[in-house]
Amino acid sequence: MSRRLSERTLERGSQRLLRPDYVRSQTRIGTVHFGPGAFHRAHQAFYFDRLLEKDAARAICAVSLKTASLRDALAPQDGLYTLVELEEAPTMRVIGALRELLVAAESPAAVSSRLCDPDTSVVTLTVTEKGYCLEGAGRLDLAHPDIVHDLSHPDAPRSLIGWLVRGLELRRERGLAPYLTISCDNLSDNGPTLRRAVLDFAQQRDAALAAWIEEAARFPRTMVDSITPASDPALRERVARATGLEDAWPVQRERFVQWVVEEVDFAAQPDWASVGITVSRDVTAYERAKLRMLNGAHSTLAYLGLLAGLESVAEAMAQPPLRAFLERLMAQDIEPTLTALPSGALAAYRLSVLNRFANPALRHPLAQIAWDGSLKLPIRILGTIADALRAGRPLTRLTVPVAAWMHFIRARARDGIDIVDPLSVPLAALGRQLTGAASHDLTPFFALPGVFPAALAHEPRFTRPLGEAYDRIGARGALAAAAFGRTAKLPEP
Ligand code: CS2
Repeated sequence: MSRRLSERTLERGSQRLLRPDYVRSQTRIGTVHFGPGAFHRAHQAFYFDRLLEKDAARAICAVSLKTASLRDALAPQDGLYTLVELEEAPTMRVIGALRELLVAAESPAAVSSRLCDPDTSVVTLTVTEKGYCLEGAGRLDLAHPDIVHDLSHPDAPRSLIGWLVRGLELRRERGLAPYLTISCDNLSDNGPTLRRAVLDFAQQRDAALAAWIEEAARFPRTMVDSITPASDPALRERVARATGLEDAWPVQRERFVQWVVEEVDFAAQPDWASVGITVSRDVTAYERAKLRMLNGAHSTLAYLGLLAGLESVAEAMAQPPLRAFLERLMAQDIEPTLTALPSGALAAYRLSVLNRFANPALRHPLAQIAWDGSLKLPIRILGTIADALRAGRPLTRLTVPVAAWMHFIRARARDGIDIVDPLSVPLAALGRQLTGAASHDLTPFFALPGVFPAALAHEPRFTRPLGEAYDRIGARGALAAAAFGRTAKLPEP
């Protein structure tokens, strides 16, 4: 029987297990991370683990806002966990960067002290699109229940934004510099969007605090990338078998990993470049290319693939009509909107994304990518559509993922399967009323809060091809609808 992974047992695991290359007991916490889900642990914590080899003051305090599941899984392991890199020959590495695990709802005082500790200089976050509590236009939703709560209970916040402002307020009171706040979520303009939300909240609390944040705090943009399928029991078994150590919550990702951080003027930053993180003045071009090409293609594959009865990204990529549709969508519809990058670089990026999707070692569930569509589609597809419209290009293909999402909602409602989405309740109600005919079904989607901008909902150059794609998927199925995009004669741009 294998033993549970912990500081005590670490050396007894398999020889092949990669271990932290620093003395863990000598490290100090310098970063607070909100939202320590699989992506954070596979991506940022991996980079911080390497930073710890050079700088002992870079360990992480991982804060879950509400749920205790991660803390309960990793506390008996002293915060250690296994990161599996999925390739033909996978590697397994123990990450030691998480030195403290807190649950904000249980220990608000401990979170506050960490945020205003003089050693804390960086706060990172992965709370997904919904964690920002934004309204449709991208500003803080002051009517969001957690924001309403936090404005009246500022010292025991529930929301990420409430916590960030609380920490900054305490630092200001103590005469400390603000922390560098780094959004690692797939949002357009993630840094400025977060900054605006923080300032909107601070403004409600105290104008002088807001002015201090505006002046002294920095919120760099970032682009984060690594495909991270959710952990499952099979991963736990695989890790136990290969390492000889049981890990309650290992994580897995592809070997490819990338992090681009915007260059900002801030004293206490880690030496990002020393561990392969790109520091750049212009992250927007990278960020937009990644959101539109990789994430846009991912969501497209997810909805079309699920409608076709497929389960994983690699399986969907093995379907010739889907792969061909994706290639054309990326090359002919998405790439022309990415004008800040040279076309050669975009073509190379497209090929690398397609190869990564096709990696058979990944088994990335389409259902995981399908989550939160009402928030993801505007960021991943609708911006591309707006740009294509402005340029007078046809929307024959670009409307297909949107129509597929609508059919996905219909299918989930029909089969009584829960929809994972902040709008799950209205979406399930809407889904039950759909008939499968665009003439009836599109309008209720346009009435959802914050998904379709009015400029699109009232634009026949968008609604007409969307309706056609919707009817085509309904009549002939997702694969045939994708194949249609391949042979259709497209009007010249
Ligand atoms: C995916 C992303 O789940 C999803 O929506 O599109 O998590 C994707 O795998 C990452 O952004 C890749 O970096």
